[in-house]
Formats: sequence, structure tokens, C-alpha cells
Amino acid sequence: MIIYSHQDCFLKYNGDGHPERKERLVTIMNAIKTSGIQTDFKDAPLADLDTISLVHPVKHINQIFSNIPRIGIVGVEKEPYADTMLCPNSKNSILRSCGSGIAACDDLMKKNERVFCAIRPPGHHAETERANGFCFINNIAVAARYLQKKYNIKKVAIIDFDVHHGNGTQEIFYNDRSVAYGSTHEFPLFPGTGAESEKGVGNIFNGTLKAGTKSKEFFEIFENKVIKPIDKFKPEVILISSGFDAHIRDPLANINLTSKDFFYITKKILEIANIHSKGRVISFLEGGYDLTALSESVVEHLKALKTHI
Ligand code: Q9C
Ligand code: ZN
Repeated sequence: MIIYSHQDCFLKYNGDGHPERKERLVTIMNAIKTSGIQTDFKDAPLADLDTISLVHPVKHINQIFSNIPRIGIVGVEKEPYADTMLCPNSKNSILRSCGSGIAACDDLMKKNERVFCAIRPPGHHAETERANGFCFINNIAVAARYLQKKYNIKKVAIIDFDVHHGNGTQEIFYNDRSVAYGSTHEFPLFPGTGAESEKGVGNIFNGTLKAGTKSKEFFEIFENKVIKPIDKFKPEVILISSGFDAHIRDPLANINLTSKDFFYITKKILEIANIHSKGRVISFLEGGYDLTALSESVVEHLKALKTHI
């Protein structure tokens, strides 16, 4: 299994006390190394604007970059969500996060290797023309489009178990039958989208979780609202938005999963990937803000993901 990351992803600084911080990647990388899981660490390349523009207009991306400060940090959103920040090192962290997914697609298709992208900033809240929720470029959406364009993949599924709804991913593919998007998320919670009535053109599958949801109930909803419809869709590749903030320890949400649950969640996804997708899976780090929960959960996720294609 390949792990993509890059020093530039550690350098993004969102301000003191911000939950999306470099220690997340530090603890993940240390946990992977001490886990004994066999991994091949690779440096994420910078994404090119041509590939990014499969999802976001270049004008919008340049607009984001033009707001990068020379010193200090600035927010790109209006109140009350003034927590999506740019710092002097942002450009390369954003481009490496997206670039990891593009390189991962090449590794998946050419070498038949599964990939985990240990990156920040995350991507699933980024809409076509709107940065939000700590996200600027929708890393997983760019990868989906790249697979379709470069490798002629017809049907891509995106499974999102981050505790927040991936409003960006849903918006990007809302009218697109070639991409299925399935998400479980606490509801109501930021960003407010993801009601089960939001179905796109029959390609969007939302499973809502009440605050306080525990493992057993989570698995029922994940199975019925996400796994079953994605199984019917028969994707050729499955991309995962892996957020670990549905963990009981997470400070940003109220779902009560344990670290081990992320092993079984991942196994469920692999079951359908093995049936329809030749086992082809790429996983993208999204959220997860308690360092202990995050490092334990990522290791569980990788234990399930590491099996050979
Ligand atoms: N008072 C991810 O997990 N917080 N993003 C808004 C408003 C935004 C989370 C708080 C949380 C974004 C990738
Ligand atoms: Zn999240």
C-alpha cells in the first residue's frame, strides 16, 4: 500500500486553537510507522491547474491564491464560518493535497496498488466555486474526474464517512449519473446539507445520523443508506472520503464510534470494491480532530485497506 503525504501539508497553519492543525498529520505518520503495516511512503506532487480545472474554474482557484497573505492568516469565508484560513504556506499545501489524489490514480491504475492520501487541507466541503469547511480544492472530486478522463473509467463511487456532509462533493456531482456519492453524517450539523431527500439524479445517497448515534445503529444506516445503493451502482473504482470525526472522542461532533469501527467500515467498502471494482480503492483524509482517536482510527482503516488487490 502506498501512503502519499508531503512536508508542505504540515506547514499549513490555521491559527492557534484551530482544530485542523499539523499535529494531525504528525500523529498519523508516527502511528503508521509504529503500526508495522507495510507501506511505501511517497511525496505528493503539486497538482496542475489543467487537472484541477476538471472541477474548479481556474479563475476561482487563482482568486483563492490571490488572497494568500505574505504574513499572518486570513479567512476566506464570511461570518459565522470564519474558520477556513489561508496562511503564507497555503498554496503548496493545497496543491500537494490535490496532487496526491492525481498521483494515487496513476498508481492505482498502473500498479494496481491501493493508496491512502495523508493530506491537509481536506477537500470534501469545497464546492465548484466556494471554499469552506477548511477546504479549498475538492481533492476527491478532482481524482474522480481525472480517472474518467485519463483512464476512461465510466462509473466512480465516492463513499464519505466523515461526520460532516460533503456538501462540495454532492454539489459537484449533483446532476451526474457517472458518479455516485454516498455519505453518512451527523444531521443537523455543519454544513447543514445532506438531508435524505437530497437525491441528485438518483446518484446521491445520504444517511443521516442523530447526535449520540452508537456503533450498531451507525452500521445499520451505513449499510442500508450507503453500501446497498453503491453496490447496485456497480462502480469501477471506489474513492473514500475518510474522516475520523465520527469517533466518540472527536471535539467537533457527537457520534460515538470507536477506533475499531473504522476497520469494519473499511472492510464493508472493500467487500463491494472486490465485487465490482477489482478491489480498486483510494482513500483521502478529510476530518478527525482528536489526535488519539485519529491515529488509532487511521491505523484500523489501513489494516483493512492493506490487503493486496
Ligand atoms: N460555528 C472537516 O471535517 N466548522 N471539516 C464550522 C461553525 C466547520 C469540518 C463551525 C467544520 C468543518 C473536513
Ligand atoms: Zn468532518
